[in-house]
Amino acid sequence: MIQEIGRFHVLTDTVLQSRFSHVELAEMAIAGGAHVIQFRQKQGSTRELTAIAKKMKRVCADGGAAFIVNDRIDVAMAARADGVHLGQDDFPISFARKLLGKDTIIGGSAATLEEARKCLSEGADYVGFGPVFPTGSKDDAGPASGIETLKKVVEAVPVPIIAIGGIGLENAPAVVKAGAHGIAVISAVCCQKDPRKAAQALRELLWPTPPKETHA
Ligand code: TZP
Ligand code: MG
Repeated sequence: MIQEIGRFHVLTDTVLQSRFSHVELAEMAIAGGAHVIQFRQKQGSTRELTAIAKKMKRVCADGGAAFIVNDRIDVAMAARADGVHLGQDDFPISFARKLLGKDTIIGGSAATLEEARKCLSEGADYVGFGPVFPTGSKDDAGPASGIETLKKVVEAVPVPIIAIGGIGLENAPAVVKAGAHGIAVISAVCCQKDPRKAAQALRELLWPTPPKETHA
């Protein structure tokens, strides 16, 4: 992996909301300061997904954000994405590594410490851990792990841990304090009235950009 994993991940979603496309959400999230955009769409033809992913890759490259595709290694490869994010039942991480090489980011999903360890042993560059808090954004999400389990995962699994699930302005600082490298959100950005402003508020709260040095 050549690049460091960004801290602020926004997963684009056009099912929970339909006002904005994946591409528009990516643009707004990046304008608000997202470091990583993850294209997450469970429905649609492979051609349709590939076409969207290619546009998103361009938007991310122009905006300086990393572009990651959820679930679909084929779509990630076709769009020359920076990475792919694989769940426990998706394409195996170790096999994805063989196909994609070391320079592509591979993230794994984990809901328990055991799953997080499995992602690590298979060679994931980062682990998306959650749901940390209750969420209505994932149909098959298990029970929320809570902050204490997140801390245990951070201590036991030596790759960046990206916390996910029910994260918003009110609880995001606790997640970072627990040692998570970063956060991943859907509704806290995509389902807000103004996704750009929502992203900006999270980014400024957690990782404000230092003011530029001025030289007299
Ligand atoms: N994986 C675990 S929880 C979740 C995913 C994809 C949904 C996160 O959505 P939200 O709206 O940020 O809770
Ligand atoms: Mg998946």
